[in-house]
Amino acid sequence: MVTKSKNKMKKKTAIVTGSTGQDGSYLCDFLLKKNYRVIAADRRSARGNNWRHEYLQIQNKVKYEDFDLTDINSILRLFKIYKIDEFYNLAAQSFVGSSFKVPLVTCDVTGMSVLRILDMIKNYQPKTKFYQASSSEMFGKTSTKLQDENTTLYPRSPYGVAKVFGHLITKNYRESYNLFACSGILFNHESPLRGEEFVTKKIVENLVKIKLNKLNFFELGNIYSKRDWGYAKDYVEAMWKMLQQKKPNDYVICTSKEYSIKSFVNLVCKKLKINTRWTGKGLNEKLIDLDKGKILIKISKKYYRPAEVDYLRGSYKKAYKNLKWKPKTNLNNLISKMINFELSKNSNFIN
Ligand code: NDP
Ligand code: GDR
Repeated sequence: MVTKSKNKMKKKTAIVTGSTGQDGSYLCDFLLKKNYRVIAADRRSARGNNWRHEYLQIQNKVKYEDFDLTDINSILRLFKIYKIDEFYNLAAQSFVGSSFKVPLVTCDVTGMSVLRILDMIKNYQPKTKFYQASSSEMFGKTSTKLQDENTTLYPRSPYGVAKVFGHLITKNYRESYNLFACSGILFNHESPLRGEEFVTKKIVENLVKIKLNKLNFFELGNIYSKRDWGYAKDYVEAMWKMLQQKKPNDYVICTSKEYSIKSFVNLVCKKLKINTRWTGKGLNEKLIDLDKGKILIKISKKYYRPAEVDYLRGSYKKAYKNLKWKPKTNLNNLISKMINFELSKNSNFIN
């Protein structure tokens, strides 16, 4: 009994904003396994659709708190209720495409809110360790072959610009007020729990439906941009490791391998044993099913962005040196996990 209460006292408290999203869900699960008391700070609306927490079976293990990044009082409330050891800020308007359509909301939620939280930490609990979800989108129009912590920031979307603000204000509060504040500059990371608006999930979900004869075709935008894709579950461990260091710092987290969207499609087709070929150019480019003579993918202007990030490939040298972190899952295995998840939603699949 004494040991039990001692253990209870030792539990660290972590706040996770954006807890219902892809990364938030994996991070909550990870922290629970590390014996943290996990406070899932989310918008009440998200709870109606809590499928990721249910999938990971953590919905009864975290403590939910009503929260909105745009509501300063909801942030203050957390600092009044809890003694917070670690604060992970993962919430954001995170879809680059939408940020062109709702730029003001994106800049407020994704950018300004970081300052709202940092100011609370400075004023109320300056010992709280803070993690900010920075992004490779901040590099934007880059001309370097590999991007690292010192690469020039040249964002190409309101989302990217908002993330630059969040990133730099985190650094500024660290330097000005001696806060333990870190930014993880994470390159794209995917998983079965990825939101369906993001390109990898969209491709896997739709190609599986095609394989099962539940869909005829779908549309994509620019298939020539290149991304450095990792596995979200590997990446949340890096977030935690950053906050366990002696000194706060910023780290790039990535795989150092880049693929185009078109190559990603080809890899998924290969795994699903769909025999395909690309034909045509520009908006007339198409993916054809050679066995059935059908069009599977068309290109549509609708999915193009006003400005694109053409190429991203990171270097995780610093994370490897200081955090002993490196990616564990390659793209091939990641795609298998995503395909298997989609197939398991369709138990009638026969291979
Ligand atoms: P998701 O889009 O899956 O999750 C975003 C979360 O933020 C959701 O839980 C959403 O809640 C919440 N949210 C949005 N607006 C608000 C608000 N006003 N108040 C409170 N919560 C809000 O993102 P990911 O899990 O993929 O990414 C996590 C973080 O990492 C984000 O900040 C993203 O920008 C960043 N990032 C992601 C990368 C990736 O490849 N996944 C790479 C680099 C950075 P709701 O369900 O209510 O909308
Ligand atoms: P990204 O991811 O913008 O890199 O941001 P997304 O998967 O949305 O796009 C990747 C690339 O694919 C091209 N693309 C399409 N994208 C989508 N969503 N839908 C399409 O139909 C489509 N066709 C082509 C895009 O133009 C782009 O070049 C993600 C988010 O998780 C951010 O929050 C995070 O910060 C960055 O990754 C790193």
